[in-house]
Amino acid sequence: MAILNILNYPDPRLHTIAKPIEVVDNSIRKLVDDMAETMYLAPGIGLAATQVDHHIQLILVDISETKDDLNVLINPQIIEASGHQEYQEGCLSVPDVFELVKRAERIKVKALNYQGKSFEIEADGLLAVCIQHEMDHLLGKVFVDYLSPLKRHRIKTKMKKRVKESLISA
Ligand code: K1U
Ligand code: ZN
Repeated sequence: MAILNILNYPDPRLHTIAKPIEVVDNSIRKLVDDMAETMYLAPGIGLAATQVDHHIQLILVDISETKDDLNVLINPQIIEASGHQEYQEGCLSVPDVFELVKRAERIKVKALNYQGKSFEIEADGLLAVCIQHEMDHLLGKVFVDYLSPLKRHRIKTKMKKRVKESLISA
């Protein structure tokens, strides 16, 4: 397995629209394994292929404390959504930024699993938030896109400053 590089906002590649996966083969399963290792190490509770510069419809989510409940969703589609909730979201591509985002409270999602088999998952609460957040990545959308232009501008400035400082100290 391997640790993959996570793209940092405002990298323009984070705004790429992901393509559907045609065949779930060993190269996809290798990417899933590498993404899982990367997500758990970060640590994160979700990761989209977009964030590791693979522009295909693949997301991982594991909200368990024991890190042993990995959900692999390939070509995910929301088929039902209801209610509203607000959650203070974070993102591995926007380190140290947490902001409130409004999303559906309950969703039903159809996807392919690690073996390429179709399944449905019903989610609410944090699992629903995390799946919607990761599916946004596949549409080239980062959670800061829900914020005001002023907040987004401040976050962009903060991220660019972090990069400059890390280059100076390297
Ligand atoms: O970058 C990502 O897409 C992953 C992101 C998922 C997420 C978190 C919170 C709300 C919506 C989506 C993260 O995992 S950020 C890190 C984080 O929130 C966390 C990490 C370890 C334990 C608990 C939370
Ligand atoms: Zn994210």
